[in-house]
Amino acid sequence: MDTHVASEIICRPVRPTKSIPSLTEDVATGLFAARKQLPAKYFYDDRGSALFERICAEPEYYPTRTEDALLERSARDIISRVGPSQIIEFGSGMSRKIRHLFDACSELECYPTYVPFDVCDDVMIKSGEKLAQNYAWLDVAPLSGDYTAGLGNLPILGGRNLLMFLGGTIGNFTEVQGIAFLREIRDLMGDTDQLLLGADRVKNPEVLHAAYNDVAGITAEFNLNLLDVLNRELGADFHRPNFGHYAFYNPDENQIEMYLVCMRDQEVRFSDLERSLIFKEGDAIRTEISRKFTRETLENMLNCAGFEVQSHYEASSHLFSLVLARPSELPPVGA
Ligand code: SAH
Ligand code: AVI
Repeated sequence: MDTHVASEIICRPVRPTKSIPSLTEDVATGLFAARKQLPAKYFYDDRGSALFERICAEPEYYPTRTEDALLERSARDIISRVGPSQIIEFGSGMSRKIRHLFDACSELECYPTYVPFDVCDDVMIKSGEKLAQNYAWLDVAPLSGDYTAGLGNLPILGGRNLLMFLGGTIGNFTEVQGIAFLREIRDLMGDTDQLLLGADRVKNPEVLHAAYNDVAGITAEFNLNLLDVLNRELGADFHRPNFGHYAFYNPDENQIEMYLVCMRDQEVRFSDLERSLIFKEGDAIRTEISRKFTRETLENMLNCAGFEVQSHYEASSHLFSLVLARPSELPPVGA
């Protein structure tokens, strides 16, 4: 592989095209409510992103390894089908798995620009520098922002765009949110653009349970880090030892649900909001859902969002799916 001196990686902010709640508003509606919940995006400050990376290396957390192996096997096929001039990746994190696509690009002499798009600048800068060192031809142009704030200002180019959403992060949306997000992506796409979507599969609940309850306690630390985010960003005084990590698989909903459960009564002061909240022993904050799909529910979701599946790559274990899809006619409303 060629190497060259890394040029400076600069993250450009994406101007939102719709208004979304601020952290203060999400806390006001999500925590000061009977059923307490917060959006999972708040996990990803610098420390949360680093903890997610550690989760990916834990033996119980199979999704990253499985998707990585699938990408390695299918990279040549994907690049030769799409021939991308630009790759935009939503929620790119450390951009590790995409290396298989870049290796295939090098072999096939296809040289796309890479546009990672994430809320965490720190991971995009670190990973962008490494990628630029490893692939001399690669132009890395990160976008910084919240992908739920509208995609209308993304730099979709006239060539062939490959849009990617990996890791199973689509499962962190509800069904309605997931279809709406995929439709937004579809609305950006031209006829020759394609979407590569990674999604986690329904499987033995014990395997799922273990993945979100690793013995080393990294997922618990990742979950509890959210309290540090609230303490720092809103001047709150959550006492971490009063809260515990609780994650389980809900087979009725086909989803992992992750909670922070209060184990001792605590009054939490949010000094920036000039408000306090009483937590009773047993009160819980839902911090994440992680939906799991069958082959059928995954393809149905894509069809509802106006995509036609081109290739469905799956591990023989059926642990995880990667789907390459292109825009199709949108189904009639209500279909
Ligand atoms: N795609 C990577 C990382 C998955 S972790 C992988 O497969 O390993 C989820 C990533 O999405 C994190 O990097 C997080 O910072 C980012 N993310 C979560 N919510 C986001 C949002 N609303 N807007 C932009 N990025 C978001
Ligand atoms: C990013 N996302 C797909 C991860 C998941 O598995 O839902 C986040 C995560 N939460 C706990 N462990 C990993």
